[in-house]
Amino acid sequence: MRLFYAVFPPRTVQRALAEAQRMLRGNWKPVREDQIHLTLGFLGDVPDTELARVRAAGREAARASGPFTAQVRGTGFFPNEGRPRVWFARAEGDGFEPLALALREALPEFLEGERAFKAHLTLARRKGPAPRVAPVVFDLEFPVEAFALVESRLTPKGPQYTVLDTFSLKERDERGKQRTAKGLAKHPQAD
Ligand code: 2AM
Repeated sequence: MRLFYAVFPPRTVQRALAEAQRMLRGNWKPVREDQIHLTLGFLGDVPDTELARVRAAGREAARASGPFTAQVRGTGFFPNEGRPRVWFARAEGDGFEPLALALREALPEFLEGERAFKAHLTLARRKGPAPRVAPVVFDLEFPVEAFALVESRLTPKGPQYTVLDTFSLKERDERGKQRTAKGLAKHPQAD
């Protein structure tokens, strides 16, 4: 199965980003609004027998991280502006890079050798001759409280995404608190 880890921004942010797609002319294929996401790691084809490990790696990376705020301000092109193939919105946020790194370290056979991590949300892919898109300035912010393990099935109508698992970035704090509470109960302080 073709898998990737991704952060899906809230619907309001997806909507604001999709608004900008109206500027596209020519052979740009916009990403479907509800599929707009930020890839933390693209695993490619993963044998079913490895799925449990991939889920566990997601859980571990989430546990070692905490929630953070993401900002989206501007747009850019991959691989470069001269011959763009992808038009994206640039994302910033303290937690993206550590998460991408933790996943890469946990699953080097799938994620190492991947292109360098650049936090972005793809807005459109160029399928043929098409003019460049003028820069767009966004003023968007959203809380990143979870990420997903997603299966992508390629169909003639475009990719179909299925979320296989969601990993909460908030659990670390809660677990920490529970542990502390239990620890205190077991070892009450003597008066
Ligand atoms: P992109 O948006 O920059 O194209 C699912 O295909 C997600 O995985 C996409 O967001 C895509 O990033 C990312 N991805 C990374 N490497 C990929 C690859 N070699 N083939 C397809 N998608 C890749």
